[in-house]
Amino acid sequence: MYRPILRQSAKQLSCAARPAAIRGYAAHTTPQQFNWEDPLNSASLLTEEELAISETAEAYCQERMLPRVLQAYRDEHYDKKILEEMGELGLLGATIKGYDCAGVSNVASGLITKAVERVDSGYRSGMSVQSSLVMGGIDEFGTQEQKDKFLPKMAKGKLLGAFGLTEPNHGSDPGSMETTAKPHPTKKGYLSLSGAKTWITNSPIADVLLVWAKYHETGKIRGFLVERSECPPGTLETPPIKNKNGLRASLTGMIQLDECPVPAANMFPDVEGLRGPFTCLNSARFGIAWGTIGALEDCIARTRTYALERKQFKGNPIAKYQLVQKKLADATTDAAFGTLAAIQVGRLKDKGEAAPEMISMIKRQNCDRALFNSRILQEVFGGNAVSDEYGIGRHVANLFVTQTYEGQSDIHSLILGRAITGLQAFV
Ligand code: TGC
Ligand code: FAD
Repeated sequence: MYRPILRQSAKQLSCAARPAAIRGYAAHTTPQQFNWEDPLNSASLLTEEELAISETAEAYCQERMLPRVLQAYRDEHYDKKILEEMGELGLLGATIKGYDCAGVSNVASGLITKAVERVDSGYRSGMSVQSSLVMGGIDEFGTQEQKDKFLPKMAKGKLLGAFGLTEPNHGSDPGSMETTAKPHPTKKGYLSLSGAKTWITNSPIADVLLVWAKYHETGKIRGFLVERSECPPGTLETPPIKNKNGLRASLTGMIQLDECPVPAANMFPDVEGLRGPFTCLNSARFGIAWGTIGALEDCIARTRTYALERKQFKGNPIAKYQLVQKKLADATTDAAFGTLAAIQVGRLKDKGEAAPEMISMIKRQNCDRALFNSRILQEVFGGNAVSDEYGIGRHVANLFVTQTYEGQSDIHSLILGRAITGLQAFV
């Protein structure tokens, strides 16, 4: 249902607002010609539908998101209308089939993510939680009733989600979580959830919170859909975490549960243990691998423009100096390699052939290279790097967070090391 809308809206939005990367695809008349915006011609690996979806997403993000991000970042404000707008375009839960979702390929979904993060990682964060972590979890593990109840409204951005795994004392090691689900002492057919989650994207505004807790009967981790509107006063609090020095255009908070009654029907029926949250994370980590390359590409484009305009020593543009050119060459190479790797893993994911370690590899690599290169490119702006008007400092601060959440980079190194050697690192 949404496929035509995705294409149609691409045409409706003006070409002038399309980012240079997309214009570059159309300008490809001679394949041999080098295009700094797509150096390895990754566009040639995409289907027509994926290109159309990418155009729709890029046009929306550049026209509607970009103009509000600077003020939102300064004010530490997240405009939740963004998710409704994305819902209207069919960009939420885009890989899910049915339930008013677009049912597109993983590569198409990656391209959407890249377009959003080209503007800001915080906006991508809000979308990732909605699409991959909560809608993805319900689609994969929910009952038919849960899917029918939540997915269509979430696809429209009318119902907002949050994903509660991390706890104050257990971040990299969620298997040791302390949040529990026990039979409710007075309400028949209900469980009582108690515990605290922290650093939770969207939690202060979420309508439905997917909380992972240890189930009394087995001591194993299970997933629970906590509906804010159904929680009696004092049983659910979601205070925001303010004064962040990164990801300021995204809302982050805690989830505090104090004997919160949750219907047993809101528990995921079958999945037990960390396989539940990590399956959701596989999709979200895959999205971050794409998104961070979008942020890096924006840093490259901004730096190139600045270096061509800024003149030092006998009126030369600083882009003429080889040290500046090397910074751009390094960053552009990493962005191009990162895109190709993400496409390959996306194609394997579509066929059900992507191992979680492949996703760890591209999440770690693309986050690390985006952070490293953006920090280096920031130097090209000299003193102006310190002004938020130039945008690059915002990406650098955001990219530190992307390297930290959904498994900090060193944790993904250990996941890879374990897979390479066969030796358990987390004991
Ligand atoms: P381990 O023994 O490795 O595994 C336990 C069980 O889980 C299964 N599993 C997976 N299943 C599917 N996909 C994966 N990627 C999986 N990884 C593990 C595994 O097969 C096993 O299943 P079973 O059936 O045998 O029980 O568990 P461990 O405790 O040794 O895990 C260690 C480690 C490091 C791998 C893990 O804890 C880890 O990845 N830590 C990082 C934590 C993390 O990523 N947190 C993310 C929080 S959510 C978030 O950050 C959202 S930010 C959103 C935004 O704003 O964008
Ligand atoms: P720790 O686990 O304390 O790690 C600290 C350092 O120690 C890291 O460098 C880590 O690599 C290192 N370390 C830990 N163990 C080992 C080891 N065995 N070997 C070597 N090094 C090790 N979580 C959610 O559940 N939902 C969300 O929506 C969400 N959104 C977030 C939004 C933001 C803005 C941020 C900052 C975080 C968010 N998180 C969320 C939490 C995030 O996933 C965690 O911060 C992350 O998993 C790291 O956990 P931690 O902060 O407890 O760090």
